[in-house]
Formats: sequence, structure tokens, C-alpha cells
Amino acid sequence: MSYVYDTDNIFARILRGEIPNTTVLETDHTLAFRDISPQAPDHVLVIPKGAYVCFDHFASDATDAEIVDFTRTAGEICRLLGVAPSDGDGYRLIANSGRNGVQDVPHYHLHILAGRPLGRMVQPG
Ligand code: DGP
Repeated sequence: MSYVYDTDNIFARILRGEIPNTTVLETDHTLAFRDISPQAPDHVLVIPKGAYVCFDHFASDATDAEIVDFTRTAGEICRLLGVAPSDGDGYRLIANSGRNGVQDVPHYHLHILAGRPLGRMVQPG
């Protein structure tokens, strides 16, 4: 498996500070910010700071420290938003990947969607 990372993609530019974002949480390896086109009352994007194209690229090539940091940051955001099922109404995580996954930005990102009932997981094709 090999991926070519486009260093001019929009999230790379956000990470370089060339485009503003509404940051929710930032750590050594991870940045989380509000989606510009929210599909739910809460719509946060979680991205690694490293150059990974999609989920499987991140899963295979990221360091353990990056993966742990990313996962814990995503969980922390669910708690910050008050949507963890332990004390809130829940959420959905989505990682669109490639053509069939309809991934628009080729930098791995996790969508956290919450704040309303989100319907069935996948719409009929
Ligand atoms: P995907 O289809 O999974 O690649 O989703 C890309 C998401 O990125 C989409 O929900 C809109 C969001 N997005 C695109 N450009 C920007 C931007 O400049 N700023 C922010 N905050 N979000 C963006």
C-alpha cells in the first residue's frame, strides 16, 4: 500500500495556519475544529497533525503515540460536547475514505456528529 499526500489540501493548509478554523481542542498530535458546513448542531472534525490520507493509511503508518493521542482526543471531545451516552444523547463517528466513501478532503479526518437524531447509518444507494 502506498499513498501520495497532497500537501496543498485544505486541512494541510489549516494545520499550517493559512486558513482560520474554530478550534475545539488541540494536542501535540491532533487538531479538532468545527466543520464549515455542519450537518448537525454539533459537527466537529478531528484530524491528525501528521500527513495521512485516510483511515487505513493512518492506522498502518502513524506512530502509537499519534494513534493514542488521536483516539483519546476524539473521546474527550465527545465528553466536552456533553454527548457521551453516559450523560448525553449520543453521537456518530464517520471517516469517509476514498471514492465510494465520498471523501472530499484527502487528509484523514473523523467527523463527530451530534445534537439531533441522526437517522439510519447509511441511506439507500
Ligand atoms: P469529507 O467529505 O469526509 O472529506 O468531509 C470534508 C469536510 O470538511 C466537509 O464536511 C466540509 C469540511 N470542510 C471543507 N473545507 C473546510 C474548511 O475550510 N474549514 C472547515 N472548518 N471545514 C471544512
